[in-house]
Amino acid sequence: MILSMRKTFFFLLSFSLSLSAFAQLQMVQQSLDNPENEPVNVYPVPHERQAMWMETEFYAFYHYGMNTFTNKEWGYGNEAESTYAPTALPNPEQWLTAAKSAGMKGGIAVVKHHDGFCLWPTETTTHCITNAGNEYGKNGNIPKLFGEAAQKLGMKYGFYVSPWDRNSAYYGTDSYVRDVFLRQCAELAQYGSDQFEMWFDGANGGDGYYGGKNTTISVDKDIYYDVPNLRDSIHIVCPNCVLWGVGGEARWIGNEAGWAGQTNWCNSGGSNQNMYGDEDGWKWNAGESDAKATNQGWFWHSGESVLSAERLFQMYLETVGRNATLILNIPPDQSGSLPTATVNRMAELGTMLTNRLGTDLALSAQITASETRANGQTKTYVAENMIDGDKDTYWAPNDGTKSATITLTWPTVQTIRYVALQEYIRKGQRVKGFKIETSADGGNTWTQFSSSDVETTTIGYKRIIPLNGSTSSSYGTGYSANAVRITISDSKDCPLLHTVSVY
Ligand code: FUL
Repeated sequence: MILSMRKTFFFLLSFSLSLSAFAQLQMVQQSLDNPENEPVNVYPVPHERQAMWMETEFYAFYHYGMNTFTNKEWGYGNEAESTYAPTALPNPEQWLTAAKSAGMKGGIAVVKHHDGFCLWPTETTTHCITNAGNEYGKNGNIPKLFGEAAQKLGMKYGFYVSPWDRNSAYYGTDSYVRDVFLRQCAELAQYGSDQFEMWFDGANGGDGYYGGKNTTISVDKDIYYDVPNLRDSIHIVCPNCVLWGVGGEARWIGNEAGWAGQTNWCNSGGSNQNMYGDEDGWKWNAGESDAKATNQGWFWHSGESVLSAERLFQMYLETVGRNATLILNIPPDQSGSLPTATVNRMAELGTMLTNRLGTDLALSAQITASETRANGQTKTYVAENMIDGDKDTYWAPNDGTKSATITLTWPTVQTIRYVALQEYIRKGQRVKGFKIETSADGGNTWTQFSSSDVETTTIGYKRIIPLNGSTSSSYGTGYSANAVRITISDSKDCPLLHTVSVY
């Protein structure tokens, strides 16, 4: 109301003014409407829950359940409940402690896989831990123990619940969706309103037990699971929970090998999806990379081994370092805990990440930018915002400026190996091209880091560039420099960076 009165006021006033005075009035009106002088959004932009989800960056996946005891990856759905019989009480606190030691910020526990066996006492089926083969199984309510452990350890948590249910006699009917699947999701939402992600796998339909029918059932996953209803219902209880996959709020990165495209947009909706996103996509749908830390399946199998810390570090660079989140699978064994080798490897990975990416040299640099937009009433857009450790502040040039340089200098020569850049994605993913140069003489002569192996196109939430061009042998001896220059060569509108880090 007040706004429209104000608009009318300006409109009437403008009749009695010259054109140039009118233009000035418009400027005043614009700054009243935008007191913080904020840059315009470049759409699509993420919902706040999607932005918070990207900040989780690196988290664990725990495939554990009936398959752990049958040596399978996809149970048929006819397994006797008594087969699920852990040799000790499952220990999600141990699972999450190991993830934390690796530098992960959370975890997702599989609580129902395609075999339909539920790792919590549910009213929707008898195929659940209530009928497990021993007391450890019956008493190990996984979502409850997992949620409590995550809260205790200060980690984010969520659950994987398979929409496809090879056990249910109702699968393929409306009743399955209404009385089984949606109710299971509602039950799980009750295990913590602060869940950050629910994982809805895309595998859907096919052969199965289906209550003894032993048949094949096909569904159209985009229609059958009543996703809009599912999404709205979950968000009422868990407002910050991103619904992955079938839920449509985050996308599968398209491989299970732990890598994203170097050019990777958070947008989708057009032709180019999965590893790369779609520059012109209409919808915010950032990528999550699901990968195994072990050399066999998603579930634990006897004789498996854990990948080397060096290989896992490479995965980290090729996912978190390429604008995707990494969900790394570490499967608990039949004791309901992670094997010692996994626990040790996670600690080793954590140490490696701290040693290589834990000390940010940018924090002690002097930083300047070729252009800075004017301050708002309380907000500034100065270059220092990129090294203040605050994810809510950012550097910005003027609207319409699509290229700019940012320079960091140090009084003494540093040994550097990586440059990490982060856009302020709440206003859209914008940068389309950039280059990185180093100087060992304070900026008199510059050496461009070779881009023959590395595409320096998009940034997004985070991009980590190994200066030797290799993600598989990226540590090396490093480069001596007392200045780094980042040149943004193209952007959808003015580029907005909230962090520049140098390691
Ligand atoms: C796939 C499933 O079919 C696998 O069993 C596993 O859960 C993986 C993470 O997603 O689509």
